[in-house]
Amino acid sequence: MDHQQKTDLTTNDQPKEIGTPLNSDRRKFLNSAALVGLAGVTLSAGLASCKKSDSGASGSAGSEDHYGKYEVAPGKLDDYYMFSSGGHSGDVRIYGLPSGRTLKQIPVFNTECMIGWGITNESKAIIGTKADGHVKYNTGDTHHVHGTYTDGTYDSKYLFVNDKIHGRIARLRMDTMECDKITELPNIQGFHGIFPDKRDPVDAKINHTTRVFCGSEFHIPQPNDGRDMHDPKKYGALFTCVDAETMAVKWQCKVDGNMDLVATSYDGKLACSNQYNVENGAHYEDMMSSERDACVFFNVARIEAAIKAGKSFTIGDSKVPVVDGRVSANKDPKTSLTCYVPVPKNPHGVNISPDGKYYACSGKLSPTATLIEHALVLKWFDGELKDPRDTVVAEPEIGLGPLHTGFDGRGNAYTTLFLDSQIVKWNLDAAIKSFKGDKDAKVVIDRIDVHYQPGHGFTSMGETKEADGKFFISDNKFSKDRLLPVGPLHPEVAQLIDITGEKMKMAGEHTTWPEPHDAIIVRRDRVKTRQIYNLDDFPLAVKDPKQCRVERKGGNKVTVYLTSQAPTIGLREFTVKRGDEVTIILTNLDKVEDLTHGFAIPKYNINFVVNPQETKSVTFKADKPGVYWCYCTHFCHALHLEMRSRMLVEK
Ligand code: RUQ
Ligand code: CUA
Ligand code: CA
Repeated sequence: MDHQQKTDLTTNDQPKEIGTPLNSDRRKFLNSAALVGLAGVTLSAGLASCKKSDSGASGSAGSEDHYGKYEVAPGKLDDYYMFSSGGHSGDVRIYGLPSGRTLKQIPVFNTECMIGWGITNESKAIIGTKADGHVKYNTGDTHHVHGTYTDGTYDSKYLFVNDKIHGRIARLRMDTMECDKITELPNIQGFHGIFPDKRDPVDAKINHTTRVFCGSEFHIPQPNDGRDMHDPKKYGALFTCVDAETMAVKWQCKVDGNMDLVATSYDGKLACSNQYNVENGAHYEDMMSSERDACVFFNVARIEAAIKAGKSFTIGDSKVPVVDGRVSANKDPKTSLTCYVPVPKNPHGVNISPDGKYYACSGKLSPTATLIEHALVLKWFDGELKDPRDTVVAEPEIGLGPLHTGFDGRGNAYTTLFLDSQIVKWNLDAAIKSFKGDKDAKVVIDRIDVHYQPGHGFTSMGETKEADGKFFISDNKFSKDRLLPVGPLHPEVAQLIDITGEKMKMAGEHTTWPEPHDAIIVRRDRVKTRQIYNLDDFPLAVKDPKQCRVERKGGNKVTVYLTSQAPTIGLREFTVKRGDEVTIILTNLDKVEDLTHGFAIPKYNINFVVNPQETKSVTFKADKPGVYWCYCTHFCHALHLEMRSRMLVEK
């Protein structure tokens, strides 16, 4: 089966193809193709020097016998939620695991016409509007989703997600799984990594998330108002701290280099970010010119003390206090706000182990992972270590193109290898021993092929102290010939790997709409949702069908109060005048779980849903006279089709 045949229609019609393992030639093709791509950017010699034979483990591809073991029978519930970013779709998705069932798509930075996100007044107010009432942005690029913590594990309160395009952070309430706040970060571009803190660095009583840290990849003029455009040396990058409750920006810290992914310590003291551009370069050859980049650590308590002491400045119109975290301003470790730990050039993801001891920084262009010990970074900040590099306790060669690492809570790490199209399992203690010179330490335990080119990978509960070592998900960047062809744009593939044993086993696979980045896998008992809203949570609620009416508030401003109660809309018809600015307020009075109603107005571009006991509103100009049947779009009742009302727009 070569891949040319796969595009042949007859091949698609052969059911015996189902489950056929991919031959290794196919993988080699992908591997070398990806390498050719990188060779064009003067790859470091380190890449070629990585020998897979050093693992002593053979690839464990082809464990198809494991497929089906984790099938979830009809009507049975999954054990885990997976909250995943949607990438440049701008949304967040919820999947059930191990089944891979899609449970929900939550619009965040995008516009979505089923829910009415970007259409209703309430959602527009969250997204932000321009003077003309249109949403400020209707594009977004979500990468990283992380939940709030209490005592080192998820507390089911909020999820946070970034928008890389416009530099915004959004919060989702976990009880309703909807976005409730969006904040735009000042003076940054390329907001990528995001991570909530896990406890307060100073106040021991605060053992839950109160801050969210945001990295920024791109350097821009400070402020970015047309100055310094042709002088990249004057560009800067800021690390941002946002208040988890108010969603206001608390402070920013100027750094040398840039920031990619973000991790936070379990003791609340440090946040860190891998840096692939310590060169502060504006072109990629500049960004790759240094042999070493860094993982920068932020001393949260010191930064906040410096701000309290007035050692901050502001940039442009922003009122946010900024501190200087650059090396030149932080010569003495004992007072330094930041610590730059050198790592091999152009690293990617950084993840902390569930015991809180180590940060694993993946090599990307280097075939290594760098293990940095948390306690040693604190020692450096205390002035007890000379060289930031002395915080590195291991740097094993693990394979080509390492990107992201998950942990099983049993001392093993699982890293995605983009170029090798593999997941590698390696042992932290063995890596540390090997780094100290122990030649017998067996660092790499196993490898498994994935299809193809994994980006993110993460383990069940792996970003909490409750890491349970059951599953690893590989979010693959290319699906190639893996699925029925659907045209040039391919879906992506997520693969479920059983990590309970010594060897990893491929246990399942599901498609995802482009393009998931990071995700978290949360045990289902850690998630508490509500099925019905509280009527009183909505100041505009129309609490009784008898309150349905049309109200003219002087001039041409008209408000229409409506209720939905299967199978009727509170008014059979309502009349407005051409030229009116009409606001429709709609409350779903049904109290029955799963009884959602929709509301669409033909030719007026209005469509949204109201869930049980929820109220939403829309505002539009009645600029077209005539009869418009407002109808329920969401199947709710045997008389769903009859559930409508007439909007009469008089000339
Ligand atoms: S970063 S591969 Cu956000 Cu890896 Cu996506
Ligand atoms: Cu109400 Cu369909
Ligand atoms: Ca670099």
